[in-house]
Amino acid sequence: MIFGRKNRKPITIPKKEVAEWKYSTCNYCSTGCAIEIGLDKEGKVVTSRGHAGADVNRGKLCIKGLLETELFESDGRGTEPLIRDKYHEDFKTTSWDHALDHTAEKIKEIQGKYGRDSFAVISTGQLLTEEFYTLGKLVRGCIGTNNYDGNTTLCMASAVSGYKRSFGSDGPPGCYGDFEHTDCFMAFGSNLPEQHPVIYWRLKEAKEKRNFPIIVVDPRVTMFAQFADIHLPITPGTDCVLLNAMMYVIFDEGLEDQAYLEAHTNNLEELKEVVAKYDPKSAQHICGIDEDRIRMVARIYAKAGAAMSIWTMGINQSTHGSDGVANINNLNLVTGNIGKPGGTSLSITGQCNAMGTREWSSCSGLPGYRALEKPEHREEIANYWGIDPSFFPEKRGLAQTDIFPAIETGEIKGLWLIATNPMTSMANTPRIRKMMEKLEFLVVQDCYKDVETNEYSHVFFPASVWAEKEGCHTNTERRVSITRNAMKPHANSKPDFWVFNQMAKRFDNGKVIRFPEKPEEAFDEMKHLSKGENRILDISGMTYDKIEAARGIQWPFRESDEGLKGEARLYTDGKFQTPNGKANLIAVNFFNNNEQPCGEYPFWLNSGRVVEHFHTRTRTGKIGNCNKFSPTPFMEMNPDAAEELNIQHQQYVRLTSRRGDAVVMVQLTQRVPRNMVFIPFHYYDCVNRLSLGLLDPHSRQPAFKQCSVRVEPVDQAEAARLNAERRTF
Ligand SMILES: Nc1nc2c(c(=O)[nH]1)N[C@H]1C(S)=C(S)[C@@H](COP(=O)(O)OP(=O)(O)OC[C@H]3O[C@@H](n4cnc5c(=O)[nH]c(N)nc54)[C@H](O)[C@@H]3O)O[C@H]1N2
Ligand SMILES: Nc1nc2c(c(=O)[nH]1)N[C@H]1C(S)=C(S)[C@@H](COP(=O)(O)OP(=O)(O)OC[C@H]3O[C@@H](n4cnc5c(=O)[nH]c(N)nc54)[C@H](O)[C@@H]3O)O[C@H]1N2
Ligand code: SF4
Ligand SMILES: [Mo]
Repeated sequence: MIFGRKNRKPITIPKKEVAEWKYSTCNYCSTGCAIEIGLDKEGKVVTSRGHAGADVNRGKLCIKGLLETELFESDGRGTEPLIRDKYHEDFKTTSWDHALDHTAEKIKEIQGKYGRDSFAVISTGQLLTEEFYTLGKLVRGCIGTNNYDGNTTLCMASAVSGYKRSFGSDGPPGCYGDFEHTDCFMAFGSNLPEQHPVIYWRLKEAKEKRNFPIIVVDPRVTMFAQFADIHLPITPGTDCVLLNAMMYVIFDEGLEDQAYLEAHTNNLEELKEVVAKYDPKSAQHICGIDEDRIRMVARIYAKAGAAMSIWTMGINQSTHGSDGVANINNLNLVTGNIGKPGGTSLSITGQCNAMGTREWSSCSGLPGYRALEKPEHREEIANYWGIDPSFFPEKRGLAQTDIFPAIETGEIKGLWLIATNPMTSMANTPRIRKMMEKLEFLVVQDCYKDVETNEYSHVFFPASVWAEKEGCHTNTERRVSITRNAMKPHANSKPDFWVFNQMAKRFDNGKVIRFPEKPEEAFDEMKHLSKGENRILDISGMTYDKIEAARGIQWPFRESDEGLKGEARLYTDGKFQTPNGKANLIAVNFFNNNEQPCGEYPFWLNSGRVVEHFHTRTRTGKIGNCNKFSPTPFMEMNPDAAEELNIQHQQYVRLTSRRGDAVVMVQLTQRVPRNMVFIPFHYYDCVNRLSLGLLDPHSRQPAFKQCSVRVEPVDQAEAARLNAERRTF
């Protein structure tokens, strides 16, 4: 027998003949990683890599970014426009001209019959910024419906609302570079290692150098909680109580930054009055964190030279979402931690271009953080576009989560969905299904024709994906990055930009407003609209070439700015976008309106994500090396709770809530407490058949993470059969 390596064949890496590298930005999460796509002489993708020179990811990518180039040829892509009279009939293939003409006619017919706002448009956080700006022109300027919003209401609405209430404007004030300066890092309802793996890697690198404490607030022992120095397993929906109790300790022990508070904030007395009601002794019984821990964490935070907080969906997706954000901002204002290196209130954004839509889509207002409610803003945009300001409504219309109930009541008759899949992503999908069935006309515009919501459409527009298009994204830290066009659109799919331009031609105002042919010309318009004194969202110094050369530029970056670096932080001078320039402290009273576990439904139902999948799996479900890790809908369950119900690992169970039921496979794990189950929301006909989704009163964002269910055994053979029949992609 021969031992040793002598006779083994060395591993050879096939030589990939890259003729050209195309610069791009990842189209999944909001981290904003730069990806280079390697093409051969024929323009075929042969490889890809994280860009080593990009400050965001410094060569790294997570599993989704690494495999993203497989999307171009993935199954289920839309190839031709499709049309039918009734949603349960078969589709017929049609031409773009006919699909667009027919859709424009139907929009006009519905608006003519029931009023302009009876046709709604729901967009996304996943288009390019130039596409968002163009869609805004089309919807606000040509179609003229006020019921126009995005899936970002499911995602970032609470962050936007909280930022506006505290600082007078949206816009995350910090950046990833803050990790290198902070002395204390606190994360609320965010599982960074799985949901923003490359941001987490940046944090870990920084901690390895300077070892500051990481505190994670999450009811589950997530991967992030396992890596943290302190984990606070909070009772769902009670973060505001913890924050109030922390501020109680800070004021009680005189740890606040009095000078900062006096110079830069409003409403200190009101805040103190409310916070005084949240003694850690009583707060501990509501939020589930013992009083000593609360005091300890408050002291660490307040005494740190610089302390920062981040948060994601554990805060935003709750009935106290906007208040939770405002309260995190309060904590940072009280301790003087805004606008300084390592001291900030940084909302970690969700989708790749959730920021771009907030900035430029006109969804809840007008381009460039302008408001419909301000006559001077309506005038400015109308004049620039060349239309009459009276065409714009004087206040925003329905939010995405109010548009669906308005279908139920008959107020809305037609809907255009762009890059969003509510049949899987909305709470209480049994109810959403009825709404879809009720629509007189539904258009679905998606890269995939097998997206679940397409089951109910009358027209399907096949969209091009990612680097089949060209344009910009803005990431979590306000960094504008570019995706260069690397591939021809798949089959007869078209870039969303093209679709919006063509649709505009079919409306009267579309002949008045200029709709440029090239994305960069749309970018030039945005640059123009971003200029102005006291405008923080200023991108006037950027060009596509500069963005690529810098591997992304943060805004503000003004025309007069030299070099290639924008501003790393906002509010460094303590001046905010409020009428008197001071930040608002917002006193937050806790209210408890969540559906609580009870005798009949004894478990909290929590939901979220896993690293290998993105949202409703239209993309990652088709990429073998992502999907193989979790192809089956599953649920995390505590082993002690399972034992009581005689449930074993990898058995199927039935979950029932007051809304519906779902069958999932059990994964026994100590990650969840005894009275909670957690389900990744990526699967069709799964967690959102059960969820309630009560709305935040300020942001209208649903509380996806708090409702109650019961767990029951099911016939295993029957469940396995049902699961085999389920769409697997
Ligand atoms: N792999 C992957 N990455 C993604 C995405 C994806 O689909 N897949 N989606 C992107 C998008 S759009 C988004 S919005 C982000 C979301 O990113 P995250 O918010 O980090 O992800 P989630 O898993 O939804 O929720 C985070 C945590 O909130 C906790 N939580 C639940 N209730 C509470 C509570 O009451 N208080 C607190 N403090 N925590 C609570 C949950 O236990 C969960 O661990 O991820 C982005 N990145
Ligand atoms: N229970 C529960 N539900 C949740 C959440 C949760 O944590 N728990 N999270 C919520 C959050 S934070 C979010 S962001 C939403 C996400 O919910 P959705 O936005 O509904 O889910 P996605 O799967 O991202 O849908 C995006 C669609 O856009 C398509 N697409 C991708 N790129 C393009 C493009 O360039 N052009 C066009 N036209 N289409 C494109 C994709 O194929 C996909 O079908 O889900 C929400 N739902
Ligand atoms: S961390 Fe986010 S942006 Fe970076 S590669 Fe992964 S999914 Fe893409
Ligand atoms: Mo999101």
